Formats: sequence, C-alpha cells, structure tokens
Amino acid sequence: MEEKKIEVISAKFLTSAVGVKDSMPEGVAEVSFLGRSNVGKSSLINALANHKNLAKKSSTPGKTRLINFFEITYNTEDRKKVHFVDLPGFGYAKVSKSEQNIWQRNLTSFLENRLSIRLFLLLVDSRHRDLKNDIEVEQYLNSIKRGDQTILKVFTKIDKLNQKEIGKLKRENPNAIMLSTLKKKGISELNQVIFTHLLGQNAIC
Ligand SMILES: Nc1nc2c(ncn2[C@@H]2O[C@H](COP(=O)(O)OP(=O)(O)OP(=O)(O)O)[C@@H](O)[C@H]2O)c(=O)[nH]1
Ligand SMILES: [Mg+2]
Repeated sequence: MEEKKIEVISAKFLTSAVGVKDSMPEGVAEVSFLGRSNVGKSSLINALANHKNLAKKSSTPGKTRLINFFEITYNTEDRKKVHFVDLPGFGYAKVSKSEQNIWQRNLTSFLENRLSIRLFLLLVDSRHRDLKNDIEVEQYLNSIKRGDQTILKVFTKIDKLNQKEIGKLKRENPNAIMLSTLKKKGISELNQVIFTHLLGQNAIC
C-alpha cells in the first residue's frame, strides 16, 4: 500500500463551553491551544485544519472568550478524529479584573479536570520569549500535567524574525517547533506531531 502523509480532510466547529461542566463529553483525544491573547492560537487552528475561518481570529485581543471545540478528521482509512480546543488567551488586560478571575477559574478547572487532553500546545510569540506570563503558564502546566499528557512549546510568528534571530532561537531551543501561519511554515510538521501524540501512531497512513 502506498504510504501517504497525515492530513486533515475535514474540520468542523462543535460547541463553545464556559467551563468543564458544559464541555463536550470526554472520549476523543484532545489538544489544547494555550497562550497569551493575540499570540496566534486561532490562526494556528485554522492553518492546521486548512480552513480559513474555523476559529475566529481577530485584531482585537481577547476575541476568544469561551472554550471552543473543533472536530478534526484525518485522511486515515478509518477517518480518525481528534478535537482541537481553542482556549481564551491569558493576560488580556482590557477586561475587568473580576472578569479575568472568572476566566482563570473556569480555565484552570478545565485544564486540571479534563481527562481527554493529551497534548498542551503552549504558544509563545517568537519575538517575546521570556514574558513572565508565559513562564508562569509553563510552570503551572508542568505542575498539573498527568503521565499521559505532554506539553509542547511552539514559537509563533517567526516571519517577524530575521535570519540571525531565527538562528539564535534555534540554538537556544534546538527541539522547539517554530512556525508562521502567515508564511505557512511549520504547519504540516506540527500536524504530524499532533497526530502522533494524540493517536499514538506514526503519522503515515
Ligand atoms: N505576522 C504574523 N501574524 C500572525 C501570525 N499568526 C497570527 N497572526 C496575527 O496575530 C493576530 C492575532 O491572531 P489570533 O489567531 O486571533 O490570536 P489568538 O491567540 O487566537 O488571540 P485571542 O483569541 O485574543 O486569544 C491576528 O492579527 C493574526 O493575523 C503569523 O504567523 N504571523
Ligand atoms: Mg483566538
């Protein structure tokens, strides 16, 4: 049989949830997209799913206020499915403190109790790599991570870096995933990584 690369053949929005209680039933393996507001979470979901407007991207930070579930179907013979979960951005300063606290509680409860999560994708803007907020989120994820879960750091918007800066980023983070949704760089590679992590299979079908 001819081997072919894993690709997403269809993607659809399933539901939005406020927290763990009104989320999709558990069962299908999930990848959670985390990162500060405006880092490019929704754009990345659209790029991976090869779908322009699946997840709403916006120039207004904080657009994604709910937990959004998407069903992703791969081109395997048995049409394997996973869920992509788009989470509200951390560190959005323009909403009131009390609203931020409610988000935070809903979000942490979701991350700590949702058994279906296999992979936490922590998106970090490649231009701003040592922000306190991102470091705190990474530490937090490490503290809640179960044995069957993985945290992967992904550097976004590398089209904003020059060659010298990309070289430095690579030297400092030899195994990191770097991508640009704008230039479609690193997207296919990340799709293979997600498939392998979520379904425990080689990304060849
Ligand atoms: N230059 C560049 N811009 C990008 C890239 N990815 C996303 N953007 C832009 O960054 C902005 C924010 O993108 P979103 O995908 O909405 O970010 P988000 O993380 O979902 O933001 P929230 O929903 O607010 O948490 C948009 O204006 C995108 O067009 C990229 O690879 N390169
Ligand atoms: Mg978003």
